[in-house]
Amino acid sequence: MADTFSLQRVLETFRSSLSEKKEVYIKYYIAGWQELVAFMNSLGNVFSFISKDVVSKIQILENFLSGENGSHYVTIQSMVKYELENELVDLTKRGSHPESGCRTLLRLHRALRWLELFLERLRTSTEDSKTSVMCSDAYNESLAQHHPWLIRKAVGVAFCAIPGRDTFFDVMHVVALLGESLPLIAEVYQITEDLYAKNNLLELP
Ligand code: 1PW
Repeated sequence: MADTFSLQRVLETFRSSLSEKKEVYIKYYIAGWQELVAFMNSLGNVFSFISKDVVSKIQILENFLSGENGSHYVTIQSMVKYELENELVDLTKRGSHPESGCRTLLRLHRALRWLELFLERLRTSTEDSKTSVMCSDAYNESLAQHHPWLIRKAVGVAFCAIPGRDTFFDVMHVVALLGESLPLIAEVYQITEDLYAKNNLLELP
């Protein structure tokens, strides 16, 4: 089970991802996801297929960031502008740019909403609430709508194996951190959501 510091680091990296102008630095956004992956891995093997997909998405974005056009990938805002202006995004069906930065980040963005909803449920839960139920309720309300049946099934199985609420609270001391993390994660999420909505990118294939 992950320790308190990893949730602390998630909080810190997402905090670093916001610039003064409220742009989102991709470097820290993916660093935040790396922390979440470490956390998922500590929950056991059943989460490895979930974390594998996240890891490969992080890798795609890292490659853009360290590649020759890396300067365009500093923030989500600059990435969206650059990829759209240079027609590097498959807008309606998969074609010559199946792994654009925009569509890759959109997958992580949708997953971030799931995390936000789950943490919010955890924060407001009572002693007899079940983490597996909170997890799947949050999932059904968000990410599930974008997943085919087979993935939904597999994700459901993983959720059954999630540690109980007591473990979350006792081992991670999340209560205090949750109040701080949530508005921050929600803000990063909302900025990305508005940007994608403005550019009609929310349904990228
Ligand atoms: C306990 C804290 C963990 C928070 C992380 C939550 C991450 C949930 C990601 C679910 C991934 C399920 C398996 C992968 C499915 C992909 O098909 C899907 N990827 C995502 C991130 O939704 C869509 O990507 P694709 O197939 O369009 O490249």
